[in-house]
Amino acid sequence: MSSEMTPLFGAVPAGHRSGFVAIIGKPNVGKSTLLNAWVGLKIAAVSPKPQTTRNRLLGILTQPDAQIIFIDTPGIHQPRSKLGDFMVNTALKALREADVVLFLVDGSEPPSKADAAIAGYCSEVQAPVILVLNKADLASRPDNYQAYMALGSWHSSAVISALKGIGCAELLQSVTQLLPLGPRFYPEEQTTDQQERFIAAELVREQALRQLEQEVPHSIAVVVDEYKERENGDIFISATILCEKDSHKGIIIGKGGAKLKQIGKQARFELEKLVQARVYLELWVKVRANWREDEHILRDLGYVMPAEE
Ligand SMILES: Nc1nc2c(ncn2[C@@H]2O[C@H](COP(=O)(O)OP(=O)(O)OP(=O)(O)O)[C@@H](O)[C@H]2O)c(=O)[nH]1
Ligand SMILES: [Mg+2]
Repeated sequence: MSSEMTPLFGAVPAGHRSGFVAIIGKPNVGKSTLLNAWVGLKIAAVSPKPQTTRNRLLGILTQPDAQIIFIDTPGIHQPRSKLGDFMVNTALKALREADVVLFLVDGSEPPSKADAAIAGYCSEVQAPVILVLNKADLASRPDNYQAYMALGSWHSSAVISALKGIGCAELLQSVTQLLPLGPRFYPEEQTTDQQERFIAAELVREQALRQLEQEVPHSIAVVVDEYKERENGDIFISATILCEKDSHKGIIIGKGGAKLKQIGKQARFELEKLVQARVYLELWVKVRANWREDEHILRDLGYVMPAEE
């Protein structure tokens, strides 16, 4: 990415650094939590369920002497659908394009086969790779650290808690020092490359992930059909939750609409914090059988690699 993109926003002091930092790892290790913590805003969906993130998303942190552009990526896993293929390819592409790679692992657990496989991908890139053991706030076995270190040869390592903010500032400093010298890529006030409507869809999906169980949450997608700012500053959003089966639709709506209402209420709460305005959120539920294998629907949802477009 750094080689393809020319920095645009010049006039910065000598010694200014700017570049892309990919956050890579298996699902559920805390990649999106870390990006949100560094940017200081909830722009990426976070949930206790694996495979929350599906797209690449940039979080942009502008400081007087550096612009650090974090790339949040889907967790690398063994894909079982076309959607899964897209997610893994998206993560691997970010890994290849970054100036610095953070290989994030859950330090409270020993390495799994998935961690070993990702360590293998990391060994193929030119960029410096920092091994980051997250979830340091949880109890862990002392030999986990050595076991992760042994998975590859790392530029350096860090132990952090993205949730509690432990070690994050120190890690940010070391990451910044590894970025190339150069002016900013984005205006200083910009915090992400995504539109508000994408984040709105993600925050609705986040609540669905948090509030639904078993296979239902992973079989949904969210489309924002309308996103309007009214004259008084209020935001009106109409969104559709797609699911794969009639039975899932019933579960998402819940008894007397209770579940859907709860998803909407929590999503609206998160959105209002982000946009700093009153939000009206209207939610619909539709069945689209087998959409995770349907190229047309995947394309409409933005789940296709740019090269395939
Ligand atoms: N205890 C603890 N939990 C954390 C920490 N960081 C993240 N979590 C939790 O781990 C879960 C997964 O966090 P995410 O940020 O969604 O993880 P992810 O790596 O982006 O997951 P995918 O998008 O599915 O690949 C959530 O429940 C977070 O609250 C941490 O430092 N400590
Ligand atoms: Mg994520």
